[in-house]
Amino acid sequence: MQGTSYRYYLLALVALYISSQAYSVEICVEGDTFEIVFEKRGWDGAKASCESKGGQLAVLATKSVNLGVRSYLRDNDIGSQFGQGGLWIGFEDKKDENQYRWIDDTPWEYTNWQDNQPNNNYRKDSCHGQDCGQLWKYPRKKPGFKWDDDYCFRLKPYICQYKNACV
Ligand SMILES: [Ca+2]
Ligand SMILES: [Ca+2]
Repeated sequence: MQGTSYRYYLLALVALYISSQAYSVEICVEGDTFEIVFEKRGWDGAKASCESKGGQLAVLATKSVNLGVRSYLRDNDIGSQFGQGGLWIGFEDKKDENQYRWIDDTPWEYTNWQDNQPNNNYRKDSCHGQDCGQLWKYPRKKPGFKWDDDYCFRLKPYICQYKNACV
């Protein structure tokens, strides 16, 4: 009897450990590791989380890197693993409306907006509108993961980038 309860105790500890660890998937695109983290955070929290691990919120500044990450999400049906919304990436226009910037100051040149975006939709935040970048899970049934601006406070999975971390 004592052995059984001990085993249950161990099992509970293991379950607690697993649930406290964010589930993530790592892919390699052009020498950088991109970690898709299935733990929902606001944009600032996601940014801080990537930085705490020695990375940054993903900067998808070129057509080829952007396509590499998007293709993985599309081809592996990643959208089915979370609800509505999308995944945070590393651009914002918090300071100057419609002046987008990458968090590492990579020049803002290539863009891959979803149709009718960015729209800075004020509907749910009349003060700030939408200032944080995501790969949008849209259309919902077969998402293309193009870019969208969304409310920074929304909780979403996110993508971290670790430069030159893979070959
Ligand atoms: Ca905005
Ligand atoms: Ca938007």
